[in-house]
Amino acid sequence: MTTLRVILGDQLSLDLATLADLDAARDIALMMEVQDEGTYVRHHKQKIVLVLSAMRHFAEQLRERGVTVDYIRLDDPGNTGSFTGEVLRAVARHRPARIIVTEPGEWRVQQCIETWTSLAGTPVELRADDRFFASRGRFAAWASGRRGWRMEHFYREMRREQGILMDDGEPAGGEWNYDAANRQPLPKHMTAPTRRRFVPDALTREVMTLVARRFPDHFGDLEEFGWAVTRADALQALDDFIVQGLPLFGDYQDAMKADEPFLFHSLLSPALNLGLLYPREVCRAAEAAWRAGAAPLNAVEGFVRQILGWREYIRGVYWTLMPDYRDGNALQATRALPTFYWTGETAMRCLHQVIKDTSRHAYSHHIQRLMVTGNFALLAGIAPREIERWYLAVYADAYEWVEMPNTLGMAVFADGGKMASKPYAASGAYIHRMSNFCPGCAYDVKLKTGPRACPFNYLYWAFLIRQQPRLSANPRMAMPYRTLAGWPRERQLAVLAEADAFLDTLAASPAGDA
Ligand code: FAD
Ligand code: DLZ
Ligand code: SF4
Repeated sequence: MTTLRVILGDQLSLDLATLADLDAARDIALMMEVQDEGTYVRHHKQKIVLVLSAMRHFAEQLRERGVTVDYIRLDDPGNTGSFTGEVLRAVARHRPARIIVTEPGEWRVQQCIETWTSLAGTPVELRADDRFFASRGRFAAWASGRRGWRMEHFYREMRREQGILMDDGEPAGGEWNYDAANRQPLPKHMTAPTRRRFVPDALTREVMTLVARRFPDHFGDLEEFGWAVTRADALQALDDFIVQGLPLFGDYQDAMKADEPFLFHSLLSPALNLGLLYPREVCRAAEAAWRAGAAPLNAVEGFVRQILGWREYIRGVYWTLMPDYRDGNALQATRALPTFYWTGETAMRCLHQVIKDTSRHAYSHHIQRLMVTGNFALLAGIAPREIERWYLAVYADAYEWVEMPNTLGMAVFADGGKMASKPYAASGAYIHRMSNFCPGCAYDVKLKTGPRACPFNYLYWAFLIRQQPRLSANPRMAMPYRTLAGWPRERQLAVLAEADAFLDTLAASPAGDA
């Protein structure tokens, strides 16, 4: 009896639950390139190349292991363009007794999988995705009955449970968290190491041509594509990070520098999210570097916290709160996304730099996402769904399960504080402290008002004034609201007027641009 084993584009792992009990003599692995997945947002061209090239390489790897792969290419005649359409065609071809698939990353895909049994007349077995440390149920059990879902509490449980960076039941080095050492700006003359990038092979180049032809109007440049598309390359990228990036990862995790988008970050999220690397092996490699004396504990703990803590926690939030989560708009933000998010054409140098790098590499590091593009969206009151669709479109690592809570929960506080205890709102002073963007900007970060004043400054105060009824009772916002209390009403009105005048000059991108 044939089993049809469906492998989705971000399930490129030989240890995938779908493949666990595969009978190579009878079973068929189905992989599908479909137009719908390329267009549900207008993904960065590099992201589509990455997914399709990695899928094609993975199919080759499966075939070398004797697996029969039914691989549907985007240009194949008869391709229906959707997962469901292709599963139905595959069922007609192979007449399987059952279909097996691992939990998808995205809620909308799970909705579509749930229709397959009745549409295909074939039972579907949905298997847990055990590449993550915590199952969906494990997170839900942790979250149940808690009022606040603080990542730090979840992370400590994960550390204990997984025995990562633990010595005799205690956190390695005696502390759970070394973040206090981790927020330094980059010293003026420090340069970032050259990072391992991968020259596209013939297969990737073929996909680049396909994507340029099929998705010409999508955001982003293809020229500098350098992402790992195989597990072997991803393992090299991991080694490169452990040697070049990890030792200073902690110190300069929040730092930003013009024309240096990568700094000491790992650049591993695209490979992790596709399944080319396992989170376990990445955390273990970092821990081993510390135990061997090759990287300090503040760096290694900080890095492990991102993966064992944040990545797992974010996934848990997504699956526990969807589908209602996507509609959150706690701050009632309604402004359309400004066009410059797509073009990078703005006199604000920080935003210009981050958006141009996003176009070149389909990448920004966390603080660029949170405190530049995210902070601006928060202060400007951009509608959560618009900025959320933008993040989903522009990064090589973007999948809704990880992008949506980061955007709605962390960047624009649309969930009203389910994840963050306060909005990550900051004036230009933060960007000035953590980057070298401000010298050379058309605006002056030291000025609070007037035509040359940094827009982040008056937008920050205008945000606080506007959101006073919703935020002033938050004890973590007490300090700025105390300052504001000392401002005469006329000063508050002048700041509001200046912010509105600036926002009114921004051209909005047409609705549905993502
Ligand atoms: P590093 O800084 O080297 O971190 C190591 C790893 O930790 C990352 O590879 C990633 O797997 C994990 N990680 C770090 N921070 C987070 C986080 N906040 N949530 C989940 N995992 C984390 N990450 C995505 O993978 N996909 C997204 O679509 C995505 N969208 C984001 C949107 C916004 C608005 C924000 C603020 C953050 C988003 N992140 C997303 C989280 C984070 O910015 C990226 O994971 C990180 O920048 C990837 O680069 P890196 O691999 O060099 O990460
Ligand atoms: C992102 C993406 C793209 C662009 N194309 C495909 C595809 O053609 N086939 C496929 O299986 N997966 C693709 N993906 C990744 C899927 O969107 C991803 O597997 C789901 O979001 C998981 O829920
Ligand atoms: Fe950004 Fe303001 Fe600095 Fe210009 S002055 S780079 S707008 S923070």
